[in-house]
Amino acid sequence: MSDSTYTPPRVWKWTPDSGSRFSSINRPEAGPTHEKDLPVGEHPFQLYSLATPNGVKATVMFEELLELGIREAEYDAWLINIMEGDQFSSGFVAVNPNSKIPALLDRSVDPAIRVFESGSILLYLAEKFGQFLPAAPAARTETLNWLFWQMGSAPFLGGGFGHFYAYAPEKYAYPINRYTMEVKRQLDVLDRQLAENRYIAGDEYTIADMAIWPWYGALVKNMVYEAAEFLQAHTYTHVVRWTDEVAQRPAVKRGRIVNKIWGDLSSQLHERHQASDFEQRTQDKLQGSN
Ligand SMILES: N[C@@H](CCC(=O)N[C@@H](CS)C(=O)NCC(=O)O)C(=O)O
Repeated sequence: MSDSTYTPPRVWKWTPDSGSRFSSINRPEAGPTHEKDLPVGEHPFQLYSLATPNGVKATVMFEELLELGIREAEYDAWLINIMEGDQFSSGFVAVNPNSKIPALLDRSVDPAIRVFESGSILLYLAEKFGQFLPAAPAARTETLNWLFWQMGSAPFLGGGFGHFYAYAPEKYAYPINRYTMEVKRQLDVLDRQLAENRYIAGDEYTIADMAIWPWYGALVKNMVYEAAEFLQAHTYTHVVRWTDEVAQRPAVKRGRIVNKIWGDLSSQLHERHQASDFEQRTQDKLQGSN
Protein backbone atom coordinates (compact mmCIF):
# COMPACT_ATOMS: atom_id res chain seq x y z
CA MET A 1 0.00 0.00 0.00
CA SER A 2 1.13 3.57 -0.69
CA ASP A 3 1.80 5.90 2.19
CA SER A 4 -0.75 8.41 0.91
CA THR A 5 -3.57 8.40 -1.58
CA TYR A 6 -4.65 10.82 -4.27
CA THR A 7 -8.18 11.55 -5.37
CA PRO A 8 -8.05 12.66 -9.02
CA PRO A 9 -10.02 15.85 -9.75
CA ARG A 10 -12.74 15.73 -12.38
CA VAL A 11 -10.39 17.37 -14.91
CA TRP A 12 -6.64 16.88 -14.70
CA LYS A 13 -4.47 20.00 -14.61
CA TRP A 14 -0.78 20.14 -15.34
CA THR A 15 1.54 20.98 -12.43
CA PRO A 16 4.67 22.19 -14.26
CA ASP A 17 7.15 21.32 -11.49
CA SER A 18 6.31 17.84 -10.23
CA GLY A 19 9.70 17.59 -8.52
CA SER A 20 10.96 14.52 -10.36
CA ARG A 21 14.35 14.48 -12.05
CA PHE A 22 12.80 15.00 -15.48
CA SER A 23 10.05 17.41 -14.54
CA SER A 24 11.77 20.28 -16.34
CA ILE A 25 11.48 18.54 -19.75
CA ASN A 26 8.04 16.97 -19.39
CA ARG A 27 4.91 18.70 -20.64
CA PRO A 28 1.50 17.43 -21.73
CA GLU A 29 1.71 18.52 -25.34
CA ALA A 30 3.78 17.81 -28.44
CA GLY A 31 5.33 20.05 -31.06
CA PRO A 32 8.31 22.42 -31.10
CA THR A 33 9.04 24.98 -28.41
CA HIS A 34 11.54 26.97 -30.49
CA GLU A 35 12.76 27.50 -34.03
CA LYS A 36 16.14 25.95 -34.74
CA ASP A 37 17.52 23.92 -37.63
CA LEU A 38 19.51 20.75 -37.09
CA PRO A 39 23.15 20.67 -38.16
CA VAL A 40 23.99 18.54 -41.21
CA GLY A 41 27.34 16.88 -41.86
CA GLU A 42 28.86 15.27 -44.92
CA HIS A 43 27.85 11.64 -44.44
CA PRO A 44 24.78 9.86 -45.86
CA PHE A 45 23.33 9.34 -42.38
CA GLN A 46 22.65 12.10 -39.89
CA LEU A 47 21.94 10.82 -36.40
CA TYR A 48 20.56 13.11 -33.70
CA SER A 49 20.98 11.41 -30.35
CA LEU A 50 22.32 11.02 -26.83
CA ALA A 51 24.03 7.97 -25.27
CA THR A 52 21.06 6.79 -23.23
CA PRO A 53 20.15 3.10 -23.69
CA ASN A 54 17.82 4.06 -26.56
CA GLY A 55 20.49 6.16 -28.23
CA VAL A 56 23.18 3.50 -27.86
CA LYS A 57 21.13 1.05 -29.92
CA ALA A 58 21.58 3.23 -33.02
CA THR A 59 25.26 4.06 -32.57
CA VAL A 60 26.13 0.41 -31.91
CA MET A 61 24.31 -0.55 -35.13
CA PHE A 62 26.26 2.01 -37.16
CA GLU A 63 29.55 0.91 -35.64
CA GLU A 64 28.71 -2.76 -36.29
CA LEU A 65 28.00 -1.97 -39.97
CA LEU A 66 31.25 -0.02 -40.26
CA GLU A 67 33.10 -2.86 -38.51
CA LEU A 68 31.94 -5.08 -41.37
CA GLY A 69 33.57 -2.65 -43.80
CA ILE A 70 30.32 -1.12 -45.09
CA ARG A 71 31.51 2.41 -45.92
CA GLU A 72 28.00 3.46 -47.05
CA ALA A 73 27.00 3.35 -43.38
CA GLU A 74 29.18 6.34 -42.48
CA TYR A 75 27.34 8.69 -40.18
CA ASP A 76 27.49 11.99 -38.37
CA ALA A 77 26.23 11.72 -34.79
CA TRP A 78 25.04 15.05 -33.42
CA LEU A 79 24.38 15.63 -29.76
CA ILE A 80 20.81 16.24 -28.63
CA ASN A 81 20.86 17.26 -24.98
CA ILE A 82 17.39 16.25 -23.79
CA MET A 83 17.90 17.92 -20.41
CA GLU A 84 18.26 21.22 -22.22
CA GLY A 85 15.22 20.70 -24.44
CA ASP A 86 17.07 20.16 -27.76
CA GLN A 87 14.45 17.55 -28.67
CA PHE A 88 11.85 20.32 -28.91
CA SER A 89 13.56 22.36 -31.63
CA SER A 90 11.63 22.76 -34.88
CA GLY A 91 14.41 20.89 -36.71
CA PHE A 92 14.30 17.90 -34.38
CA VAL A 93 10.52 17.72 -34.34
CA ALA A 94 10.57 17.60 -38.15
CA VAL A 95 12.68 14.42 -37.93
CA ASN A 96 10.84 12.97 -34.94
CA PRO A 97 7.40 14.40 -34.10
CA ASN A 98 7.61 12.42 -30.84
CA SER A 99 10.57 14.56 -29.61
CA LYS A 100 12.66 11.65 -28.39
CA ILE A 101 16.13 10.47 -29.28
CA PRO A 102 17.36 8.69 -31.34
CA ALA A 103 16.26 10.23 -34.64
CA LEU A 104 17.84 9.59 -38.01
CA LEU A 105 17.86 11.18 -41.44
CA ASP A 106 18.92 9.04 -44.40
CA ARG A 107 20.24 11.53 -46.94
CA SER A 108 21.59 8.86 -49.29
CA VAL A 109 18.18 8.94 -50.94
CA ASP A 110 16.31 11.86 -52.46
CA PRO A 111 14.13 13.00 -50.85
CA ALA A 112 15.76 12.10 -47.54
CA ILE A 113 13.93 9.58 -45.35
CA ARG A 114 13.33 10.30 -41.68
CA VAL A 115 13.49 7.37 -39.26
CA PHE A 116 12.44 7.59 -35.62
CA GLU A 117 11.89 5.04 -32.84
CA SER A 118 15.01 3.02 -32.11
CA GLY A 119 13.37 -0.22 -33.26
CA SER A 120 12.47 1.34 -36.58
CA ILE A 121 16.03 2.64 -36.96
CA LEU A 122 17.51 -0.81 -36.30
CA LEU A 123 15.11 -2.47 -38.73
CA TYR A 124 15.64 0.20 -41.39
CA LEU A 125 19.41 -0.16 -41.31
CA ALA A 126 19.29 -3.96 -41.07
CA GLU A 127 17.12 -4.13 -44.19
CA LYS A 128 19.02 -1.45 -46.05
CA PHE A 129 22.36 -3.23 -45.61
CA GLY A 130 21.16 -6.83 -45.31
CA GLN A 131 22.89 -7.34 -41.96
CA PHE A 132 22.02 -8.42 -38.41
CA LEU A 133 18.55 -9.63 -39.44
CA PRO A 134 18.56 -13.21 -40.71
CA ALA A 135 16.84 -13.77 -44.06
CA ALA A 136 15.31 -17.19 -43.31
CA PRO A 137 11.69 -16.73 -42.18
CA ALA A 138 11.97 -18.56 -38.85
CA ALA A 139 15.16 -16.78 -37.74
CA ARG A 140 13.96 -13.42 -39.07
CA THR A 141 10.68 -13.74 -37.21
CA GLU A 142 12.40 -14.78 -33.99
CA THR A 143 14.66 -11.72 -34.24
CA LEU A 144 11.66 -9.46 -34.77
CA ASN A 145 9.81 -11.16 -31.90
CA TRP A 146 12.57 -10.06 -29.54
CA LEU A 147 13.01 -6.66 -31.13
CA PHE A 148 9.35 -5.90 -30.52
CA TRP A 149 9.52 -7.55 -27.09
CA GLN A 150 12.08 -4.93 -26.14
CA MET A 151 9.96 -2.06 -27.45
CA GLY A 152 7.00 -3.22 -25.37
CA SER A 153 8.94 -4.23 -22.27
CA ALA A 154 11.53 -1.49 -21.68
CA PRO A 155 8.95 1.20 -20.87
CA PHE A 156 8.01 -0.86 -17.79
CA LEU A 157 11.70 -0.93 -16.86
CA GLY A 158 12.44 2.75 -17.56
CA GLY A 159 9.17 4.61 -17.25
CA GLY A 160 7.83 2.29 -14.56
CA PHE A 161 10.52 0.76 -12.36
CA GLY A 162 13.29 3.31 -12.99
CA HIS A 163 10.98 6.24 -12.53
CA PHE A 164 9.42 5.15 -9.25
CA TYR A 165 12.51 3.47 -7.75
CA ALA A 166 15.15 6.05 -8.72
CA TYR A 167 13.65 9.31 -9.96
CA ALA A 168 10.33 9.96 -8.23
CA PRO A 169 10.69 12.62 -5.51
CA GLU A 170 8.95 10.32 -2.99
CA LYS A 171 9.09 6.54 -2.76
CA TYR A 172 5.84 4.61 -2.71
CA ALA A 173 5.55 0.88 -2.12
CA TYR A 174 2.74 0.23 -4.58
CA PRO A 175 4.38 1.32 -7.86
CA ILE A 176 7.83 0.10 -6.78
CA ASN A 177 6.49 -3.35 -5.93
CA ARG A 178 4.41 -3.53 -9.09
CA TYR A 179 7.25 -2.60 -11.44
CA THR A 180 9.92 -4.54 -9.55
CA MET A 181 7.88 -7.68 -9.99
CA GLU A 182 7.51 -6.96 -13.71
CA VAL A 183 11.19 -6.19 -14.24
CA LYS A 184 12.25 -9.35 -12.41
CA ARG A 185 9.82 -11.29 -14.57
CA GLN A 186 11.35 -9.74 -17.69
CA LEU A 187 14.87 -10.59 -16.49
CA ASP A 188 13.73 -14.17 -15.97
CA VAL A 189 12.28 -14.25 -19.49
CA LEU A 190 15.67 -13.19 -20.86
CA ASP A 191 17.58 -15.53 -18.55
CA ARG A 192 15.63 -18.55 -19.72
CA GLN A 193 16.08 -17.57 -23.36
CA LEU A 194 19.81 -17.02 -22.91
CA ALA A 195 20.21 -20.31 -21.05
CA GLU A 196 19.32 -22.03 -24.32
CA ASN A 197 20.83 -19.58 -26.81
CA ARG A 198 24.15 -17.79 -27.18
CA TYR A 199 22.41 -14.63 -28.39
CA ILE A 200 18.87 -13.40 -27.90
CA ALA A 201 17.42 -14.81 -31.11
CA GLY A 202 19.66 -17.87 -31.44
CA ASP A 203 23.25 -18.46 -32.59
CA GLU A 204 23.55 -15.18 -34.43
CA TYR A 205 24.11 -11.71 -33.02
CA THR A 206 21.24 -9.58 -34.35
CA ILE A 207 19.40 -6.29 -33.96
CA ALA A 208 17.50 -7.98 -31.10
CA ASP A 209 20.74 -8.05 -29.08
CA MET A 210 21.42 -4.43 -30.03
CA ALA A 211 17.98 -3.42 -28.78
CA ILE A 212 17.97 -5.39 -25.53
CA TRP A 213 21.59 -5.12 -24.37
CA PRO A 214 21.69 -1.35 -23.71
CA TRP A 215 18.76 -1.62 -21.27
CA TYR A 216 18.99 -5.01 -19.60
CA GLY A 217 22.78 -5.26 -19.80
CA ALA A 218 23.09 -1.86 -18.14
CA LEU A 219 20.59 -2.93 -15.48
CA VAL A 220 22.47 -6.08 -14.46
CA LYS A 221 25.78 -4.17 -14.44
CA ASN A 222 24.29 -1.56 -12.08
CA MET A 223 24.71 1.19 -14.67
CA VAL A 224 21.10 2.38 -14.57
CA TYR A 225 19.03 3.13 -11.46
CA GLU A 226 21.62 1.61 -9.04
CA ALA A 227 19.23 -1.26 -8.65
CA ALA A 228 21.38 -4.35 -9.25
CA GLU A 229 21.41 -5.39 -5.59
CA PHE A 230 17.74 -4.57 -5.08
CA LEU A 231 16.85 -6.75 -8.08
CA GLN A 232 19.50 -9.40 -7.22
CA ALA A 233 20.68 -8.99 -10.81
CA HIS A 234 23.64 -11.36 -10.36
CA THR A 235 21.23 -14.28 -10.05
CA TYR A 236 20.30 -13.92 -13.74
CA THR A 237 23.54 -15.64 -14.67
CA HIS A 238 22.79 -16.17 -18.35
CA VAL A 239 21.89 -12.50 -18.80
CA VAL A 240 25.17 -11.56 -17.11
CA ARG A 241 27.14 -13.97 -19.34
CA TRP A 242 25.55 -12.51 -22.49
CA THR A 243 25.96 -8.92 -21.26
CA ASP A 244 29.70 -9.47 -20.80
CA GLU A 245 30.08 -11.15 -24.17
CA VAL A 246 28.29 -8.38 -26.08
CA ALA A 247 30.27 -5.71 -24.21
CA GLN A 248 33.51 -7.14 -25.64
CA ARG A 249 32.53 -6.40 -29.23
CA PRO A 250 34.70 -3.59 -30.68
CA ALA A 251 31.66 -1.91 -32.27
CA VAL A 252 29.82 -1.96 -28.95
CA LYS A 253 32.82 -0.44 -27.18
CA ARG A 254 32.77 2.40 -29.69
CA GLY A 255 29.02 2.82 -30.07
CA ARG A 256 28.32 3.15 -26.35
CA ILE A 257 30.50 6.27 -25.98
CA VAL A 258 29.05 8.24 -28.92
CA ASN A 259 26.98 11.28 -27.83
CA LYS A 260 27.88 10.54 -24.20
CA ILE A 261 28.10 13.60 -21.96
CA TRP A 262 28.58 12.01 -18.53
CA GLY A 263 31.02 9.65 -16.83
CA ASP A 264 34.73 9.24 -17.35
CA LEU A 265 36.13 11.83 -19.82
CA SER A 266 37.74 9.10 -21.94
CA SER A 267 34.27 7.56 -22.37
CA GLN A 268 32.68 10.75 -23.70
CA LEU A 269 32.62 11.35 -27.44
CA HIS A 270 30.16 14.21 -27.70
CA GLU A 271 29.89 14.08 -31.49
CA ARG A 272 31.10 11.49 -33.96
CA HIS A 273 31.93 12.47 -37.54
CA GLN A 274 34.69 10.05 -38.49
CA ALA A 275 36.38 6.90 -37.26
CA SER A 276 39.43 8.77 -35.93
CA ASP A 277 37.21 10.70 -33.51
CA PHE A 278 37.36 7.72 -31.13
CA GLU A 279 41.13 8.18 -30.83
CA GLN A 280 41.30 11.94 -31.09
CA ARG A 281 38.13 13.60 -29.88
CA THR A 282 37.04 12.03 -26.62
CA GLN A 283 36.76 14.63 -23.87
CA ASP A 284 40.00 13.61 -22.12
CA LYS A 285 41.88 14.34 -25.39
CA LEU A 286 40.02 17.58 -26.14
CA GLN A 287 40.41 18.95 -22.65
CA GLY A 288 44.02 17.78 -22.47
CA SER A 289 44.82 19.66 -25.65
CA ASN A 290 43.42 22.97 -24.38
N1 LIG B 1 10.41 4.27 -27.88
C1 LIG B 1 11.42 5.25 -28.10
C2 LIG B 1 11.88 5.81 -26.79
C3 LIG B 1 12.85 6.94 -26.94
C4 LIG B 1 13.07 7.69 -25.64
O1 LIG B 1 12.33 7.50 -24.67
N2 LIG B 1 14.07 8.57 -25.62
C5 LIG B 1 14.33 9.37 -24.44
C6 LIG B 1 15.76 9.22 -23.97
S1 LIG B 1 16.13 7.55 -23.54
C7 LIG B 1 14.11 10.84 -24.76
O2 LIG B 1 14.50 11.29 -25.81
N3 LIG B 1 13.49 11.58 -23.85
C8 LIG B 1 13.28 12.97 -24.03
C9 LIG B 1 11.92 13.41 -23.58
O3 LIG B 1 11.15 12.57 -23.11
O4 LIG B 1 11.62 14.61 -23.70
C10 LIG B 1 12.59 4.61 -28.85
O5 LIG B 1 12.82 3.41 -28.66
O6 LIG B 1 13.25 5.29 -29.65
